[in-house]
Amino acid sequence: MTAPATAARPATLLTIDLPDPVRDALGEQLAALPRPGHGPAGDIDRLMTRYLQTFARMPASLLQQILDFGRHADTPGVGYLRNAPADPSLPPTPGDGGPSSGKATFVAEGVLLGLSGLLGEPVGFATEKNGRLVHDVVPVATGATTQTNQGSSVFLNFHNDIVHDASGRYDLASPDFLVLSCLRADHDGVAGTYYADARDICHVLDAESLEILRSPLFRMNAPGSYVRDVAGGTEVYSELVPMIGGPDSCPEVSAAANGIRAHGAPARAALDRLQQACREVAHEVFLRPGEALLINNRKGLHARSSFTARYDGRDRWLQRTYVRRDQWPIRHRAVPGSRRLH
Ligand SMILES: O=C(O)CCC(=O)C(=O)O
Ligand SMILES: [Fe+2]
Repeated sequence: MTAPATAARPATLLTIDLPDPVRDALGEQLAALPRPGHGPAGDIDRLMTRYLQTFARMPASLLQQILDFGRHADTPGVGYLRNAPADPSLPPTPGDGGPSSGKATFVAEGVLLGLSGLLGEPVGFATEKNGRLVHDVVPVATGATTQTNQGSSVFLNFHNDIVHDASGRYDLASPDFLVLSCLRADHDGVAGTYYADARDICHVLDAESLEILRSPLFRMNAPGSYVRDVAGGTEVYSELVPMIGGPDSCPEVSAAANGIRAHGAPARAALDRLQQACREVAHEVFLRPGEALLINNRKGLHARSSFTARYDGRDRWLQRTYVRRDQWPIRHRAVPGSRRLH
């Protein structure tokens, strides 16, 4: 028998639709839980334990799909979860990058943190959203054209969320996963989130570009929040790093949103080719309330389309966590007195 010319490649998008009874049971239990981080009952480690109890009651087949997504190298890089419970009412979309105020129930926070807890541990970074565990991803007028989560009127290029580190490697401390959960869609419903899996990217790249992208010819600029809030607007570049690493069967990819310096013309061309390859292979999702994206921040790159923000309290509103499976490798940067802040 002749072997097939191309081996079957793994699916890189996982879709999970919660059945209505599962949604309703989750919603009922989460509605009884307090605001994370507020008062003794909101103690985050206790609350993460309560979320785990709540989510563990889901049907085993559903639960295992999410656990496998988090724990295995060969599973998809992005998970699209639909029909999650939502809060019965919402205050205005927060301005200025959050946090929100006036939220009466914390179902959305429970969905976000409960899913995060199935993948690892939500962590905060002092330089991102003031170290909060629950990030509000909302359009901000002063950041409308920036390559950050505050942007709206420009395409946010394919990137992963990296973290400035004194070691000069910005992939070291970066989250393993992001969870994005939608509370409110944009006015026109056109804001798309994209995910390009490195396995699919490598499949469409030409051999020469791939070899260049696997070579340490690139410097990543630190995230916009770090450059803006810590470095006084000065760009802070990483050491020379490759953009793609690891075995062909499960490559890791990293790309700064806030600018990459490529060393030499061939590397600059390969960088363009990488963005083009991402556009060719990306999964596209238009997040709606009650929907969440589980994003593996090492297996692939994500992006966001442009959309129109009105700054009227009804703009697009996502909540986001940064999740680490293991905090041990980044313990050197833990903020004293905190177990989850780096
Ligand atoms: O707004 C989105 O859909 C994604 C934004 C993003 O890249 C992020 O929050 O890390
Ligand atoms: Fe991002």
